[in-house]
Amino acid sequence: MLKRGMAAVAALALASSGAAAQETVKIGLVLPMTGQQASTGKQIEAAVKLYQAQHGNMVAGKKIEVILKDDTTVPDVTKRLATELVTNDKVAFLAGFGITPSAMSTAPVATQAKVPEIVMAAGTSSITEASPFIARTSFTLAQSSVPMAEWAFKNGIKKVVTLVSDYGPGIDAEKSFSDKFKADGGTIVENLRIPMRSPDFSPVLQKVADAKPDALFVFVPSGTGAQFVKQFVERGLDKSGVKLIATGDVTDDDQLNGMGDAVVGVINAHNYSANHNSALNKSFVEGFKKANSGMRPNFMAVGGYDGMHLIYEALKKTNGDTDGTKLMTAIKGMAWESPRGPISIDPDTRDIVQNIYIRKVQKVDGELYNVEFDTIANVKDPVKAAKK
Ligand code: VNL
Repeated sequence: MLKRGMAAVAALALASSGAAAQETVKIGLVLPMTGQQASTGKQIEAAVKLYQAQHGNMVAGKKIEVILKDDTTVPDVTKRLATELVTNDKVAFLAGFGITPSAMSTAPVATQAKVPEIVMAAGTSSITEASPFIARTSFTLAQSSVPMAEWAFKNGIKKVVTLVSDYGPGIDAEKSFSDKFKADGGTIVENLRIPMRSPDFSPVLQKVADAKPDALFVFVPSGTGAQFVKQFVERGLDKSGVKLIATGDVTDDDQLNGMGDAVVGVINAHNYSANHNSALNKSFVEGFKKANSGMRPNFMAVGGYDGMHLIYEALKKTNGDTDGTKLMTAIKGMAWESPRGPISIDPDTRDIVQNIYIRKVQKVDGELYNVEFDTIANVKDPVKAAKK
């Protein structure tokens, strides 16, 4: 079995090196189009389509073809689809990856085939260390959690309970928030975790009510925030004096407008708001809504849009050469303006460097938005920065 696997891997490497001669460059886009994280797949697919509608499908004289596959939010399926895309379709890029386990399961495929894996959604810090062929256009949880902790302590919050989804990004959010908050002088009363799949928040929310902290810090993945807020309100916690603070995954633009007045005033930290004030973002949001019956783009959409930009620009730099090693060299250090603000790919870690904004949920023209009021510029992933 192992030997067979190795032979397949050798075949993969050969197959992908021949791709440079072809006139079509294929991108294998693997996303959760169904299952628990389907909203992330929908957002990224729409963003990829918008990017191509705006920028065409010819780059460096080659036609760009996107092949979309639904991994159903199951990591083993992601890996199988990625392997098929590399072996059968001879894709030059793998892209997408809605959740950390999916990005991780594909890392060996990228390494062995020498095909760049562009992570457009998942946010666990260690993902970029799983393969030298991974680059990320999304975010890491530490990027938003550390500034959130700093803001909280500076603004009179002294005792916090944390509540996170019990897997990679949640554990990163919990640790990076707690370490920073304690270093600044704050107290972490309790670290609570809930299962990532089909979470029920009632038992942990009871513990929060009993602990009576100044604030509750929360991370749940995109698509889960509304359910959390509903249970937070049902337990009366919105009126208990416990402030809600969060990563922007919770006050996700995809769901925010339906969360109701209970979230007005919630302070959170993140990389993107549909309300971000720039000319580029205004046209991005407008174009996105127009093409998707009014759907508001969220931070996942921006990760997808920028991932496409990264792919197009890398191909321009290599003059259409799809050699994976050359593409990775082209990707390292790339910098551009995103709808979220200025971003770049750290040449050492292949991870994204971006502004993190402190935001407050407010009503703007009758709709709920994360309104940015403070900016921490050019934030590198704090977890990797601490290792150096
Ligand atoms: C992840 C991180 C997924 C943050 C998310 O939503 C998110 C992940 C689907 O790394 O799995 O908001």
